[in-house]
Amino acid sequence: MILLISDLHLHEERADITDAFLAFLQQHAAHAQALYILGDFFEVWIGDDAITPYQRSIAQALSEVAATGTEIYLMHGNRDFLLGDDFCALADCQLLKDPSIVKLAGEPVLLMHGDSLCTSDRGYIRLRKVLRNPLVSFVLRNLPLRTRQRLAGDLRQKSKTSTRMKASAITDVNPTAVDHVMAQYKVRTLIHGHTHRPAVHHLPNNKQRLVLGDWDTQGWCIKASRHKLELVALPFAQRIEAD
Ligand code: LP5
Repeated sequence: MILLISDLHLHEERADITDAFLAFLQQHAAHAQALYILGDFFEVWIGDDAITPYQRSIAQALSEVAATGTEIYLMHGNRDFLLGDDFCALADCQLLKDPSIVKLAGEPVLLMHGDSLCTSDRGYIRLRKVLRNPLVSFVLRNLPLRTRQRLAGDLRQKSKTSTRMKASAITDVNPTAVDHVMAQYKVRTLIHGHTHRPAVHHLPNNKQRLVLGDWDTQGWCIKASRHKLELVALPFAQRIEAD
């Protein structure tokens, strides 16, 4: 079995998500052939040199699962595209290009984070173009830590304000961009995250688009067995708060 997850937005202040993820690793991922993480694994990533003890503990948990024989692949998302080789070495995982084709359930499947398909969101596409420019990425990585923290905080804040004002259709994937990329890579199936709209969309010509949900009040994963892809909701265990 192969597992796919996305948009956990792991953050020290979300102990519920962290606990659910650690349980998922033990109960599911440690018995899987491979685990694919399709971006926005962390709430925000400002460079491998700024790794916190919390993030290091997540890397350690991944490397323990890798030691059981599970291959772990990590794709960048729009919030953690600065994640690099040092983290991957700690976590014993491999960076996966966006997009990538992987054989799942007996067929080639296109894996993406999904943000690049939101082409109707002009403001975001402009921001993405700037941030993903290799020269800009290099400069950002080399800014003083404090400046990076401030910039990332500002960007998150601006993003929250601006997404609240965007129409729902704007922040979803653009159907033409989906058609185009599926035709370009000659696939019948596309899996992505980013939009936080978990669903299985049946498209014309026997094509399908599976969307992973974000982890917030519950988790989501796709289970790929020999012949089938299944989108599964993962309820979080009840936490009993101490008095
Ligand atoms: O993330 P989410 O789901 O809330 O919203 C996204 C889009 N927003 C983003 C921004 C991220 O949330 C924050 C990025 C943090 C990166 C950290 C590393 C880089 C920091 C540098 C320090 C090293 O991706 C949001 C989409 C939404 O998905 C749905 O698709 O709408 O896009 C926006 O909100 C963008 C706004 O429309 C435009 C914001 C203008 C900000 C201009 C500042 C330019 C500064 C350039 C900095 C070099």
